[in-house]
Amino acid sequence: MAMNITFCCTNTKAEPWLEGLRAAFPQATAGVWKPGAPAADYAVVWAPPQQFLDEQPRLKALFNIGAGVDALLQLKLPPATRIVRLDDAGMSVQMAEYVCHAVIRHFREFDRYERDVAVGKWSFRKPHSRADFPIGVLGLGVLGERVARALRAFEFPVHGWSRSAKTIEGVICHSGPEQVNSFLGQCRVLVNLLPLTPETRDILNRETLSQLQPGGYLINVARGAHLVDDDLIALLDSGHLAGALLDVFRTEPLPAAHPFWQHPKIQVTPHTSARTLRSESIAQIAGKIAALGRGEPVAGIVDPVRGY
Ligand code: NDP
Ligand code: OXD
Repeated sequence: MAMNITFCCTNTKAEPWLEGLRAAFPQATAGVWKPGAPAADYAVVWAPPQQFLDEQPRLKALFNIGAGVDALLQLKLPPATRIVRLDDAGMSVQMAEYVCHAVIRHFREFDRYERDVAVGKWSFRKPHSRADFPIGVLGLGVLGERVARALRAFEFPVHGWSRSAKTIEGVICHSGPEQVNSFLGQCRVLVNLLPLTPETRDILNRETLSQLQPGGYLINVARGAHLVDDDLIALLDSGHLAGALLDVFRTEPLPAAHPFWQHPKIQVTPHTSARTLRSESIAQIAGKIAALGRGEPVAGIVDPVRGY
């Protein structure tokens, strides 16, 4: 019987994805899921409803068209189904661009130059020393490692923190809960690239962010629920933190009345630091479906117990 691929992605135009999947598997049936649809072999999903999972108990694999699986793991999943995340697929270079741009903008004070230039002022600022701008990357996975390496290319001192111990050339690696405080204390800029799990929820709070060096700067590109919003505002208002760039929020879109919009030390972007790229993602998913069909292992399998 022909392979059946079902597509169930909220807020995503289905047809270009289906065209790509049909081109990769001309013998397969690929269609948008509807309640009551026949059981499929593989699913391509983003934020599916529980009904979808309840009605698709025989999936061989569920492909999430993002790197983060926190929302998916809130649902009751078919126990035998492998969950496969996007494994880079063009995201890590975007994340490296976004974070390096943010760090350099802050380090070189381009925001202040923009304000001066807007009023016709020709001014110079004394260059900062890179040694005074150690950067910490929380999470050294697919995206965090790429970001840490990219920051090293600009010769910043870079620290990283992960669950298991790592070795990354030029990056001072820390691991486990016992090393988190010494890691934070050695950083001035903090970049969050952790997955959202019960262990990491609310990890960016008054206690942790207070440990950053004075004049600290936060870049949150992972999930809004990592950050305790009021604690960030308190530390910015007290002057301990100099600023923050936030791409992700507890509620998205960020509600119009949220204080982050207007805070003078906060810049927001609309969850855009690393977008899912359709053709790269289809190629990756198609390659993995083919590999699974041959009985071969694939990268990016999620461990539901670990939560990422
Ligand atoms: P990975 O799963 O590849 O990496 C996660 C990293 O976090 C690993 O290094 C892991 O450690 C570490 N980690 C997990 N739990 C803990 C913990 N309790 N303590 C210490 N370290 C921990 O994820 P990605 O790099 O691909 O993505 C990270 C997150 O970025 C995603 O989960 C998603 O939420 C977010 N994201 C945001 C996007 C955006 O546009 N804003 C786009 C894409 C992703 P170890 O290596 O030891 O396992
Ligand atoms: C993702 C995201 O997890 O877009 O891929 O946030």
